Amino acid sequence: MAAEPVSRRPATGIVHLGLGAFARAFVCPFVADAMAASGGDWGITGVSLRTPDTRDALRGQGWAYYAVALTPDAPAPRRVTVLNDVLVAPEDPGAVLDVLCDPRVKIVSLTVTEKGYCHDPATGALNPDHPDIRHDLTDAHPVSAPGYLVRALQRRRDAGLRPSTAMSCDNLPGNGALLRGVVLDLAARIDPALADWIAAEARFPATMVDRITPATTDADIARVAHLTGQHDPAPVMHEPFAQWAIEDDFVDGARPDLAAAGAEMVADVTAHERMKLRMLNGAHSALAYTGYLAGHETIADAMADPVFAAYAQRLWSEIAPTVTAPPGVSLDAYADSLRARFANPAIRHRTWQIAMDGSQKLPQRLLGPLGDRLERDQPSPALCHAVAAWMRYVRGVDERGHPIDLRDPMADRLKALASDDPDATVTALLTVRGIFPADLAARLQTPLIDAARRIWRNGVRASLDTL
Ligand code: CS2
Repeated sequence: MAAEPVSRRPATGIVHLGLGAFARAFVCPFVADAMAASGGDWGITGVSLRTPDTRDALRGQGWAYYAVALTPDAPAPRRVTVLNDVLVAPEDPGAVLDVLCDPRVKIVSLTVTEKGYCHDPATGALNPDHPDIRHDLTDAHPVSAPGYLVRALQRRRDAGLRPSTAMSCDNLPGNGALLRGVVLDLAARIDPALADWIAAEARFPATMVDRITPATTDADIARVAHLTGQHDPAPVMHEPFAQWAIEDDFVDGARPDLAAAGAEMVADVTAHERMKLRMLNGAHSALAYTGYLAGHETIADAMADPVFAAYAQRLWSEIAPTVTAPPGVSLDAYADSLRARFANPAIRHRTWQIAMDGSQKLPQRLLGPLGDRLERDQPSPALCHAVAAWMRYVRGVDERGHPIDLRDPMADRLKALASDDPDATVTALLTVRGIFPADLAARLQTPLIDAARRIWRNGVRASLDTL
């Protein structure tokens, strides 16, 4: 794609940590639309916390790229020009801290995935033994997202600047409070007075983000070249749907006019967030483990299989009673819309991609609703099959005996606990306290062993067929 000068673009008002496909398919277009509607200096400097790939791909084209909405018949490419720069944190942490401390930067937004918060998934609290946190406690050049936030806030305080707003856009329960908690905990270990200042002055709005964005493939790059006549080595592919609910709580009220771009600015996002995490992400994870084991490459492939389409329905009927619909939303209609979105054949969202990092995702997606139902003595075979399928998945071998490329920060430990004995596997995995609190583990033992025996004996698909 041809380069163009970035000098005429609005100045950077947002630094985004974790510039993956989702951020470029969601946060960036929303902010671009907000500026198109209402102006403001809300250009974005993106920060990759790990690899240089995105920076290297976008540099030659002035940080512009295509975002393509995938409808079944007419893909719609859009050129996004909101990025002013992309930094690669491990190459130069000082440069990242410098931009975070620029007085014109008002917001630090994050899509660093669940594991980027360095927290304990079962409790949401900072994990002080996390290697990145141990590093960031003593080294002023951080490696973790919480480390960057704390060190930048420290420098802003010392320079007499206002703090920036830290806005989590990851699929975590109470993502604002969770981020605030890990930042305050880390700050208190470095300088208690800093933690007090952050607690009093900084803001951590919660958000619910939603747009299905599969990883870009080589075939997508070729397709975008065909559609646009331009070679873009790093386009992003996404569904047409997007929903962003944001708790309207920013430092000094400084933010782009995101409502003008279609975001819902609300006083409390809890209802939106719980509905989305449990109904969308919960069903996604359930279909990812079961579907992968049954040989379905994508969510759309699974939804085209009547056994899995019926399973999704069962899941939603178990999950819906554990969530409260946001005002004006019908949970039945929401489930109907999820069915259509999951079935969209233009979206090739791999079950393997969604299956990643299950240890970080299970608590809020599947164990939350399961725990609520167990408390009310409501049987939950569909949810139990999802968790048992995850236990089968982490064995690292699929039902045809092929190895699974298991990606999870706990992969080695989980693999070592799983075996060809369903009872022993369930018992061993339920001892992982970072995922299963003791009381929940005790209540899950019997129903999970039941589901696991069926899956180990009959295979996933046959087990779901007779649920
Ligand atoms: C998915 C999400 O990969 C996953 O875990 O469940 O990325 C999902 O596609 C998005 O949250 C949809 O908004």
